[in-house]
Amino acid sequence: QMMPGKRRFDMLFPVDNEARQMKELNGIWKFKRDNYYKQGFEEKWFEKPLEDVIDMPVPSSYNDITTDQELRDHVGWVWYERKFAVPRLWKDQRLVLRFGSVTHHAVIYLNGKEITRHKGGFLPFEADVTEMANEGENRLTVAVGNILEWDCLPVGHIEYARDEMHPEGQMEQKFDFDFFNYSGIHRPVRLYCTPKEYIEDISVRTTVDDKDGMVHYEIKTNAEEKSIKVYILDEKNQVVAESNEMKDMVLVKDAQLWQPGSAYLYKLDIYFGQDHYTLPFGIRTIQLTEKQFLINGKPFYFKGFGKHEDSDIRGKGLDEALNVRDCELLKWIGANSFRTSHYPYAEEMMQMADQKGIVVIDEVPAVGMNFFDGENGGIFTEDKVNEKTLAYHKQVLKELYQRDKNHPCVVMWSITNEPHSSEEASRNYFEEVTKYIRKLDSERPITGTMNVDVEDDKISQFFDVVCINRYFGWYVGAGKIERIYPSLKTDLIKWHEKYGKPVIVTEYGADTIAGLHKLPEVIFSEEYQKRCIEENNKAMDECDFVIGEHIWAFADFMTAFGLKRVDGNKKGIFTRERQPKTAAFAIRERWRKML
Ligand code: GCB
Repeated sequence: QMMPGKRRFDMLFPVDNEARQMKELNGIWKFKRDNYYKQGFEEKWFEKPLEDVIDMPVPSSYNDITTDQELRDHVGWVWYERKFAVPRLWKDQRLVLRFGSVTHHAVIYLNGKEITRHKGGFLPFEADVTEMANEGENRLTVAVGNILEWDCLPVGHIEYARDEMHPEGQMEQKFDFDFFNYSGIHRPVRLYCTPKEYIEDISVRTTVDDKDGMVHYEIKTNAEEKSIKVYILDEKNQVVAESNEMKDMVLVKDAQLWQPGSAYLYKLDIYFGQDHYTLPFGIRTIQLTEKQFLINGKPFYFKGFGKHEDSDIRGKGLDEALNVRDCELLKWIGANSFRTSHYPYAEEMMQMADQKGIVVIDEVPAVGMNFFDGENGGIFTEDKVNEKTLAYHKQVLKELYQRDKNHPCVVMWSITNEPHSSEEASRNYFEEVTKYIRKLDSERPITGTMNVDVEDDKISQFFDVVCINRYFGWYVGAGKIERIYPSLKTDLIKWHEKYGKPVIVTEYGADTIAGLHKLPEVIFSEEYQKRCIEENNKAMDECDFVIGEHIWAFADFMTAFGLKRVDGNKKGIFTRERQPKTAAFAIRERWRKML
């Protein structure tokens, strides 16, 4: 028997059908900034309706909504509150509250009592509220914290100042990643119901034998010895296979494969007692050779970008208009893939990628990590990766795997971005992390993106694909167009010689202020960005082991303030408003030819 409120790892996406109902609790919530570090907890703000509130939209980051600088730059906790009703029609059902993501820490209270808490800003969590929710009105309070330390991902460090200027103490959040630390309830909040005996989890993987697809599935339910009926439906909802087993391997004759750019989705349609769940999945295979990445036996070349969840006003809040626009732009420019740099993206985006045949490298927020055994300490003066970081890194991989394991769009896991992999201690750490993810998923390749010199790298041997982020023409030799091609080519060859694995350039590019034109080109001009990318591509085109190019970045995005950042990072091929810069047209021509 499940304890009420206990958190679980299986995370089926809520569906709305004749067996399950769902309500979105999005819209305007009440909101209050915690003006002292944890005053709200000390005074138990959750026990009665929040006072002195302002309006706050959900889903959205709170940082850019108001005109208050203190809220934009806030470090600590904030409080959200709203009411909701449980319909009488849902009587005798199991009730669940589900949060798509709360960044980075959440404590959830229902009618004044804590029901769950979660750490990690980019993955869903839920609470069974069957026993606690009132029929009729309920008060839902969410405390959201954005402090990053070395026991979470991304890692960060808090510096305190307590002086006459700051009698209550001042906290400064330090971190070593290049995106604004947006916070809030970033993804939808949903209340849903299922029958009391229900389908808990589904895992599907597929293999292909000649023309037939083999679908290996396993279903978990919370009740024993119940009969189950499983159908496999094609896109026309025709039954193409069926089974009466919880775990089985069924054959789909003459299967239509899920192909990049041409998705085909089957459905696993499951009936269990009163419950019913339909899960889309694709039939496809992935294999690697020393120089190739094969999807369904055919070499696949990654064309695309590192992205961000980022936009004006709503920050990292889910924006379906933006996501559809982004998919349109990916198609327009001839991209076939993206990396979820530097954290898992909304499930709604992953579902769209499944449907549109967009290939995804799925990344966890392990960015800006140092090991502090060498010269390369980065911005952190004391803190470094420790046992808690390792334990939490594994937990995030587990939560991500649980959420995304059934997505055909996910072809590779990226377990880190630019760790200090020149430091000796990174070796053991990543050997362990890699082993862990391979135990969870023995099928998908593993990678991490590297920015150290090839001679110094201590960890890419644990990966299946070597991914490097390279800024020739920008951080290395800014403005020196003629050095880009030889530098990158020499570098690429060394990485392949060292590891004998296919290589993706997961980042390259140049900051570019939209509207700045200059001939001959100078850095920051649109002409320079175009040339810089062309020169990088020249080197990649001459290396047959390069299996992909992801430009940094898809669109301009907000960062912390810095002298190298003009109201954010401007390496976008599109502006933050999702309009093309000059380079976009040249890239489009190149990628559309490379079909
Ligand atoms: C990188 C990081 C990315 C930054 C980018 C840059 O290597 O992976 O997060 O935004 O460089 O523009 O500096």
